[in-house]
Order: sequence, then C-alpha cells, then structure tokens
Amino acid sequence: MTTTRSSPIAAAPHASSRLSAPVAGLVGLLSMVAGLAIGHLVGGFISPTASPFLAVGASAIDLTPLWLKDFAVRTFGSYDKVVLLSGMAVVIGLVGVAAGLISRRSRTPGLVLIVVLGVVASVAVLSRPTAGSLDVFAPLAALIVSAGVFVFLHRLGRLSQPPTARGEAGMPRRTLLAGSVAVAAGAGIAAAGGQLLIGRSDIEASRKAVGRIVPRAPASPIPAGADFSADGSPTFITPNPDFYRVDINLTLPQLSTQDWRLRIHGMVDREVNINWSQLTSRPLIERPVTMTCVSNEVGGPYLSTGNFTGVLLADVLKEAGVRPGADQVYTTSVDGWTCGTPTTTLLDPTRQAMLVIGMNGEPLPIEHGFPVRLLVPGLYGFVSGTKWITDMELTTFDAKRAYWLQRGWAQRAPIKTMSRIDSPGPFERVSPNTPITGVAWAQTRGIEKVEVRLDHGQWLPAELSTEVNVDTWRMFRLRGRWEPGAHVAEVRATDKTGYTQTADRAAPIPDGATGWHSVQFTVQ
Ligand SMILES: Nc1nc2c(c(=O)[nH]1)N[C@H]1C(S)=C(S)[C@@H](COP(=O)(O)O)O[C@H]1N2
Ligand SMILES: [Mo]
Repeated sequence: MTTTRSSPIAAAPHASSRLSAPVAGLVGLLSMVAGLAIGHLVGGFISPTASPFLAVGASAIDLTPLWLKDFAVRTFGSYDKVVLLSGMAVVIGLVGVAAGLISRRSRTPGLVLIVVLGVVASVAVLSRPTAGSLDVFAPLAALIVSAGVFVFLHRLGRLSQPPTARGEAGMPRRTLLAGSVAVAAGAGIAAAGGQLLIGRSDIEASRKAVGRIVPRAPASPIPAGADFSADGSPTFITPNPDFYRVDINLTLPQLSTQDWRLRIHGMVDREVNINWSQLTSRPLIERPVTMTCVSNEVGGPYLSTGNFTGVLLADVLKEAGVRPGADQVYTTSVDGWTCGTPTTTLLDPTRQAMLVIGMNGEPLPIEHGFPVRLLVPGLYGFVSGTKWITDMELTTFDAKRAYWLQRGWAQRAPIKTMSRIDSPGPFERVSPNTPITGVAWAQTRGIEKVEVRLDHGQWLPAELSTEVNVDTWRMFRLRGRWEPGAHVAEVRATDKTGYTQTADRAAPIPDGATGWHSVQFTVQ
C-alpha cells in the first residue's frame, strides 16, 4: 500500500514530476476505456459498425485466417464473438496501461499513442463495407474523450503526488480516486447505453435484411366492403404500428434470423430442429386473422387484425410425429415466457395454426415477435401467441403449467363472442344522422348478426360488412336519425352457432370478459 505521508525519497526534488507506475497505468487504462465507451455510445446513435470497438473487432475477424476462424467456431461455438471481443478488450486495456507508463514524466508520448490509435480506429470504421460518412464521428468522439480524460487524470495524478521540495501544494489521493471512479462510472453508463442502442439496431438490420415477405399462396385482396372505416369503424387490417401489443417485456428480446432456432421435442417420434432458412423455404401461406387479448375489458382496445404469413404448424408437427397422450404443446420464448396450447387445436387442419414470419407484407415487427411467433386463430393470445418462439415441447397439461396459468388465468381459453361500439365515442356530441358503428368478433365461428339498441328500446339489426373469413372481425353499422338529447347505445353479437353474447358482466380473469358494450352520446 502507498501512503500519503512523504518519504525522504518521494520528497526529493523532481519526484512530483513523475507519476508512480500504478497511477500512470491507471490513467492510461481509464482514458482508453472512456474513449471506447463514448465511441460505442455515439455508434449506437449512428450505426453499430461505427462503434470503434466493434469496428476493430469486425476488422480483426476479416483479417483472421480461415483456419483460425474454424478453430474458434469449433472451440467456442456461438460464443466465438464473445471470446474475440473479450480478448480484444484485454489487449486494448494493456495498450492503455502502456500509454500511461510511457507518460510518467510527460503526457506527450501517451497523447501521441492515443492519436495514433484514434486514426487506426477511424480507418477500421470507415473501411467497413456498410460504412457511411457520418460513422467517423464515433471514433472521433472516442479520440477526443480519450485524450481529454488522459490530460485530466494525468494532471490529477501529478497534483496528488506527495508534496515536493518546491513546495507545491499536494492534493489528497482521494481526489485522484474520486476522479477515476467518476470516469469509470461514466464510461460504464456510456458503454451500456451504446450496447442497448446497438442491440436494437442490429436486430432492426436483421429484420430489414429479410426484405418483403412474399407468400406462395397470398391471401385474397380485402374486399372494399370489409369495413365501415369511413363511418368510424376501425380499418379492416390494422396497420402494424397500431396493432395492439401485450407482453411482459420491459426490453424487447433481440433475436436475429441467423440466431433463431426452433426445437420441437418431448413426446414426439423424432426431435425436429428448424432454422430460419429451413422455415422460410417451406410453403408460405397468408391469412388475415383477428387477434384478441384475454385482458381486454368490454369495449377495450386489445384487438387487432393482421394479414399473417407463415408456415402451417400442423405439417411441422406431423413430421415430428406427436405421440398419443401429449395433450399440451408447451412453447417457450427466447426470454423464458411460456404458453400452453391444446395439441388437438394445433393439429386441426381447419384451424390453420401458423408459425408466423410476416405481418402485412413485412417481416414481423420486433415487438410482435421477430423473427417467428405462434398464431392460433380462436384462442386468446396468452394460450396461443408465443412471440420470439424458440422451443416447442409436446407434453401434458398435468406435467407443465405455463406462465399465466401459474398466475390464476385459465388453462383453456377460446375467444368469446363479443362486440364493441367505436363510433360515436363516449360522451361524443354528434349530428342526428351519425351512424353507430363498431366491430364484432367470434373467431372460428363467425358473426351471424349484430344488434344495436338505443335507450334500452327495441334491438335493431345492424348492417354487416363483407365477411373475409370466420377468424376475423366483422364491422357493423346502424343508420338512422336520432332525436336531439342524451342517448345510450348498446350492442350484442350473435355467432354462427346461434349463440348471442350474454349481458352478464364478467371480469377478464380467468378466461375473458363478457357483457354488452354501451356508449353514452349526445345528439345536437
Ligand atoms: N414471448 C411472449 N409472447 C407473448 C406474450 C408475452 O408476454 N411474451 N404475451 C402474449 C399475449 S397475453 C398476447 S395477447 C399476445 C399479444 O400479441 P401482440 O403483442 O403481437 O399483439 O402475445 C402473446 N405472446
Ligand atoms: Mo393476452
């Protein structure tokens, strides 16, 4: 341990003009780390390949001979990149320490080394195949911050040397320590921030690389009469940015097509492992389906329709060979969320459960499960809609309990026949001839009839939009001339089995809300 008390040797003339070796090494190391962290953060804003750290790593991969690459992949498997980046971090750290050690008397040699490294990093960044001209700002920021921190800590280091014969006032070591801790903490935050931004844009790049999704069997065009959006109903297809989103994730799972795998195992004749290119070379079908969340309250918003592209799951399951008794398909997302679906539903050819890769002509948006999700028409999302799916186990409901089942929600949850008024909105003031419009849904059964009543009067049959298929919503519209004043409108749907939705209000938990939606509005 060093002490702050001056020894006769330390107090010798000129001693203060020389940093001790540990302090010099620390100063060099921290300035290097701070520069790279800021470069990583700026890279996060511009492009992942602008990060000097990642660009140097990518150049290193490019410059590695093939035999060494093969060795790395064989030895470290999918950790090869982690091993490379960790090795690089150690080397760069050592160079930083060296920059400090050659600067114990004067800071000039270290600054020269930092500038040289900055130029090397800029060359690495700009020579990436996808480099843009803005990218140079990341290594530039790294260079400036690195040099600035070096000058700052070098000065603190000198001032905190023991007092000199010349009588310079010594600063306590604490100040150097505090400065170092502050730089290290700042660097940590910047690096983490950069990593967060880069992770996201990396996956966005993987998503862009997929391009447009063109199914072999595209869905028929949506007929013009499929919605009454001109009168206030939703559009038949929900645009991706407006599609409702429900999941337990604070940050989105980051799974590229390259890293994606689906393992189908458990009670099967043979385990099946599928990667992205194997999945996408299967026949792709496209179908509009309306998804609904079990948490949707009467009149709630967790309901949207997409044109989904994917592979029929029943075909894949048949290849695996489902063993008798496997009544549950237990799926797991890359982040560990789990979901239990009845096997019979997934094998039912009329159900057309899908491994989905596309939504409205685009690759799945990240928040909707990129690159692959499960979609089962007619079941609420929590028992059917596994996003970022990576694992599918054939098992029994007795053996395994999925995420929401453990938290009090139902094991089996078919979507209930329901309807919602969208226009007029609650307490809206409208003109006397404003139509009453909205949506009704009864996935797998189809909507037969929707009725609306005003002020608890007679039920009046509403006009229905053109049916697209029984797995999608149907819009309704009631035209009329309403008396001036306050009104209440109510709606109820009847599905094609003849069931009319009950007036009894039930909460969403455990298997979906029931009751008629009503809206109060005023005619003026
Ligand atoms: N991995 C994962 N998948 C998930 C969930 C989740 O929390 N994690 N939520 C489910 C629920 S409750 C619903 S309603 C649907 C919603 O899908 P969306 O967000 O694409 O609309 O996703 C399902 N899939
Ligand atoms: Mo849900």
